[in-house]
Amino acid sequence: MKFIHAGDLHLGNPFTGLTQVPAWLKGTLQQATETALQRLVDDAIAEMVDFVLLPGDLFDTTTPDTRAQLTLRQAFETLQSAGIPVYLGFGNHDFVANWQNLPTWPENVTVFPAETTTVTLVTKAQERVAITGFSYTQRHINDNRARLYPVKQADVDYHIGLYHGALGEDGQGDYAPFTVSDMQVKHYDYWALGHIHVRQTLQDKPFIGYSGSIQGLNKNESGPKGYYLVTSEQGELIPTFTPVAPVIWQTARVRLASDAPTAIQRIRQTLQNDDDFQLVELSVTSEDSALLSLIVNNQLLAQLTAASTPTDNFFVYNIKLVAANEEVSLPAVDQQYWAQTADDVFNYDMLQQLGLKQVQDSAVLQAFLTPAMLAELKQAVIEKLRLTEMGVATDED
Ligand SMILES: [Mn+2]
Repeated sequence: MKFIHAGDLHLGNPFTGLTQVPAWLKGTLQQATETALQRLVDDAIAEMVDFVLLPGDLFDTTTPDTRAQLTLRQAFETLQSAGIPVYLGFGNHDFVANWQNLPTWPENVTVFPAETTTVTLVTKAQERVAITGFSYTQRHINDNRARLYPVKQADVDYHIGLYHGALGEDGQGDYAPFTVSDMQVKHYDYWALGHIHVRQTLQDKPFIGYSGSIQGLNKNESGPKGYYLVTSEQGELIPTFTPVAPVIWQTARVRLASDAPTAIQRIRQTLQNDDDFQLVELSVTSEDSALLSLIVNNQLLAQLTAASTPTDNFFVYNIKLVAANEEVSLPAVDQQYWAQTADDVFNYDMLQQLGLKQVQDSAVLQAFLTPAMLAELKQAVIEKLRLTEMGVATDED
């Protein structure tokens, strides 16, 4: 027996955390989740899998646009023409508030209802398989739903649990909180989990775990992303990670010691690769004061973006300055004094010094003053002080 376990497709997701994307890259990013799904469908047919399991968050929202719906429908139709059934439950992102509003899917698709439900199928090799699952009908489920799952049926070869949720105590989480032991006592052969976007194994054998999102949606979902191809080996169901994400969030480090044109050439050579497209956050180490100044003022990033071309298979969305020794020390500033006055430092004057002087509208400026932004600014100030210590001029004018 062979099947696919793919959590969190998030069709229709707009990539977040990218501010300056060149026009040539927009299409690639917009299509990334769709491309990942198409690759999964191609693989399913090439591998002649017995079925596909989708444990929730197929759509990014509960009101997916026509394009996202059409993408999923076409994927299901392609699988149907290859004789591959699909079993799915909706999650917290695409919960079903009104079942009448759901598109009609091809006949090969089984949608688990709100109630915990078990279906059975017979594979090409005549193995009997039971699959138990449910769908979200609201954004949050505070109850433990795993406890409602039946124990393994006596009349099947394999019993699989489809579950969208997160570990937690009953009544204390928003995503059908469960414990591993709640699942262990059911004696299933495999638990296909959805919700957590990073691959995570809660138990090796029998497998209980998350396959993660099939396409990284932001910088926190870095590295190759894909699905689990699960095969039966001597009665056990063994998952194998299979990458399909066409766009990979990545971090890279580079040491630079030259003028900007040479540095840009060096960065571009370093990041050129034969793999899938990479969105890169670049950590730079440098002792060159002119170059450091360009980085702090975001000019190197602007020049790098300008040098990017549609044939590139990478894009640098951020450049971070990293001290050569990893530690950012502040020899000129007393640490205690810094801690006491840090909050006072974040005023409009400091924001202006940090390059926000173009922002005249106070409402826009207020929008920047989020805790995350302040933390970032604090880091920028530390860098600025360090550079001042090194004798680097950071002001543009
Ligand atoms: Mn999700």
